[in-house]
Amino acid sequence: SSTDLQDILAFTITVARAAGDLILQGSDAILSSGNVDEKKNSVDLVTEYDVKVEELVKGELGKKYPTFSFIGEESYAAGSRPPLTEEPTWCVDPIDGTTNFVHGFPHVCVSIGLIYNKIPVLGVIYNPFLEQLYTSVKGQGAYVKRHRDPAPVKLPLSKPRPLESFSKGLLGIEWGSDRSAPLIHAKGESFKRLAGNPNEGVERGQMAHSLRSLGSAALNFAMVAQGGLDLYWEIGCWPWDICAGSIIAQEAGCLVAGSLDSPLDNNVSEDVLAGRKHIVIRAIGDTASEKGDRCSEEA
Ligand code: LIP
Repeated sequence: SSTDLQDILAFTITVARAAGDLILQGSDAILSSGNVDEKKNSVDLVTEYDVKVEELVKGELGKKYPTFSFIGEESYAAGSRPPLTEEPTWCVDPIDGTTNFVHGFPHVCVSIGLIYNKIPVLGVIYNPFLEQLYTSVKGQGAYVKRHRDPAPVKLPLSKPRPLESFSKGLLGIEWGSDRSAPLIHAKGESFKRLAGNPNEGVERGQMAHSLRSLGSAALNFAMVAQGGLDLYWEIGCWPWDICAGSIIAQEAGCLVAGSLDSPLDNNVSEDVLAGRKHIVIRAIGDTASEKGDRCSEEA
């Protein structure tokens, strides 16, 4: 019930804050030791703190809710891959933005989502460096609490900008860790098209104001929910990258499209889009009818 979810949210926030403290400690340790490991290639990074933070989060959530399942980035990497059922299931990225974490770039968060009946129902994203706490429970809106806020503030923070398309928008795009030539070529072409080039005949007013790569999928969703980004697009997310963010963005009135089945079966997604409804529909473009079926409901 919604009361249960509010209780779960309160507890999840305390766990996210404890995880945030450990991330801050870990940042000091990693920046001085430089102990970083590589996963599938030299840009896919992991540290001992990714594992430590996940152990903390998994341990605390497991003590309080022993019957809930758990899907987490590091547990998954270590071979713990429970099938998704109708039962409550946590979906956790202990450090989203690991590349930022090892470089000391302060866009780093813990992302904790809860899935019930195969649908994300609760999300908490906490960036301890900038003290930004994003929260949402299905059907009850999305909120941010920053250090200057005495109480959580409802999202979005700004009135949605009256954009008709990408022009004049601020768009979140990511580089990801798959740097294979075809993918980078395709992304590069899209980046060029979105950013425009006046020397190649793009008319004034048709270009996006700019492109941003925050380096954390969860914080891109949070920024779309807040209204700071008009669109977030990425190819190659995992369920833990998008679970909490997708409910926060939807509850802030955004549309999330493209990969919602991903959190449900542990597969990496082909692409994910989040933003104001008409901008997402515009982004989907010619394939709207095909992908429209896969769009989430608008909150
Ligand atoms: C990362 C994302 C980032 C994305 C990478 C990766 P990690 O998660 O949040 O935005 O581009 O593909 O998934 O590895 O820092 O938890």
